[in-house]
Amino acid sequence: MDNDSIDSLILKLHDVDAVKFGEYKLKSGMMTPIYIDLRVLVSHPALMNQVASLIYQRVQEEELQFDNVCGVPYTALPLATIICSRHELPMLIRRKEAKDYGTKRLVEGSFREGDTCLIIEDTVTSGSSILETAEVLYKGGLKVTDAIVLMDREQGGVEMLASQGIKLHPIISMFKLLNVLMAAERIDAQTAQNVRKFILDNNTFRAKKENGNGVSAAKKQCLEQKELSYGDRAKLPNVHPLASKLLNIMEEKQSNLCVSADVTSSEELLELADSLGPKMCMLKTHVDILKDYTAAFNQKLQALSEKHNFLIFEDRKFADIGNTVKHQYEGGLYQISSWSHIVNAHAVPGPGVVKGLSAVGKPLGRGCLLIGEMSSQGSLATGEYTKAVLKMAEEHTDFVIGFICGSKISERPELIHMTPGVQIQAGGDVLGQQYTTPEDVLYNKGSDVIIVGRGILEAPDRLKAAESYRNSGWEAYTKRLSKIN
Ligand code: S5P
Repeated sequence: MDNDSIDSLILKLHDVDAVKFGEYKLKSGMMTPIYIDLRVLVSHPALMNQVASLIYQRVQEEELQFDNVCGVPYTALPLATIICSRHELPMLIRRKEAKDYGTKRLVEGSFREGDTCLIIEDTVTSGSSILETAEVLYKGGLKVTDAIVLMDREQGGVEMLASQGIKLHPIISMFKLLNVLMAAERIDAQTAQNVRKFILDNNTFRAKKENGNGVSAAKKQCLEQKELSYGDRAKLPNVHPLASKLLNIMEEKQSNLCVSADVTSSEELLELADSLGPKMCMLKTHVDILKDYTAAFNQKLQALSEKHNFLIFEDRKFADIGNTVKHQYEGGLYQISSWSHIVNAHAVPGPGVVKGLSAVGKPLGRGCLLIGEMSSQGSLATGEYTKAVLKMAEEHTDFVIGFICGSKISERPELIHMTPGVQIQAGGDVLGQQYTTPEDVLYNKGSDVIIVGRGILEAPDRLKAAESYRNSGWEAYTKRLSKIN
């Protein structure tokens, strides 16, 4: 589905007041800073047609198989009608109340027992309206495997329905909506931030699970708007598997240290990886500065990453069109995708760079960091640019697992922030590198991982230096957790 048509739809929905900001009460009684009211759509036929087309496009993209279509009453009913009429699909109508005369049917229309019915809905918060409709359809002998929703408030509906065997396919997500409205200057950053916080703090699925099963300490923290530990973040429902792996390593090894192994000999690099392996969660390479690279080298590196349980991050900083980066990532001398768990990219070329890398890396379970800010003096990656990077990352969380940045730029706990330019002593080098301390990065700036190169490489005892960075990094992080919690 193309991004431009979604962006333009979001702006039109805002134009007709289908998206409102303020203080509103939801059906559940909960107060919300954003209200989505798609009932107004019926007064805007062109918009109605556009929405119906996008829903149908999604049906095709997902190659959904079904025998009938049912819109959740009432708002999605006319949408289902347009789609079914246009594409000649058999429709069913779910009655809200059974008639007290005649057939007493709850589902109107003809179907056979065992038919599969696709559900269409306008907005999802918890998913309960879709489930209610599905239950009526089940009683009639129908199956429900998929549902399409125009607007997902990202408050647990996808997870709740998945737990009931229904796959929900959202067209617009809340985070996407906020990003588009902010980029178009319809709302300011503060409003977007308030809504994001509200959404993250009010996940109905998490809340329900906890009430039912007894509240785990981690989930309780989340509900109470407290910061999560690395280990708790690793368990979040939306976390990328590779991010989850890294967060678990960090928790297990009590290390948020990434060693930047900027050396020019393979042997020295392998020696570093073996000796510092137990201290770090990740090893960062610049494979193109090695004077003696061989395929055997990276096999040895992979073996060390398994031996010491750290991830490999090739700091390649891809920055070309999608088609080129695809080749650069997969092929050439280094075949980076075959051995590096994580790579990074500049957002300058636009989303194509992520799509190109993702085409290669996603099937391999790899992840990517977008460069939101740089540590070097005079860096142009600031302000609006950084915001655009954030938006790009939040729209590609199936492959992007976090950022290279100076401080925390995203409120989403499943994304990981990694900061280079770290030494025990703040300062810099003659070529514009600027250093700040582990305490500043982790405690004040809210980043998650410190990337340290020369602070360790130039120390008289590298192992001792790595241990000291690991210690100060972990101390600053635990201090931050206890400050917030
Ligand atoms: O903004 C950045 C981004 C990166 S990835 N600033 C950086 O310094 N880096 C990398 O981090 C840089 O390429 C180098 O490999 C490492 C910092 O090394 P140090 O020796 O200055 O700690």
